[in-house]
Amino acid sequence: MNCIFCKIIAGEIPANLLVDNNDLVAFPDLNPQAPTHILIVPKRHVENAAELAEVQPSALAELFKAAKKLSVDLNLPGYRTVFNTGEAAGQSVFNAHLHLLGGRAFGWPPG
Ligand code: DGP
Repeated sequence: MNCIFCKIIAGEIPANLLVDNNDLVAFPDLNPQAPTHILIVPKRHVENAAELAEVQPSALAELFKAAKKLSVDLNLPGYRTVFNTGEAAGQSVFNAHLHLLGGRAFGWPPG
């Protein structure tokens, strides 16, 4: 499968794994949009968050639990979590992943 995140999970592409457990991995985004920008990726390959909710809802919860733990470990006073779903929303890697962003102020509405 030609999936860049599956290759990271398989160790075929290097990444600084901050978390690696049965359910997921987490590593810094290559193109950070905040001082802290971490991708949290389920080990089961699905296209997006909605599909993950269909096939393995518990894995979706694990992504948010990992985000919370990372935020505590990194002393983030607050953080933003984002799933981009579909090209029109900015999704560029079609393997579900939760963006964890922190370390700066965030505007609303988001850009
Ligand atoms: P999205 O646009 O929501 O699909 O987010 C994909 C993110 O993945 C984007 O912010 C850049 C990041 N990314 C793409 N390729 C790699 C890679 O090989 N390594 C890492 N660490 N991040 C990547």
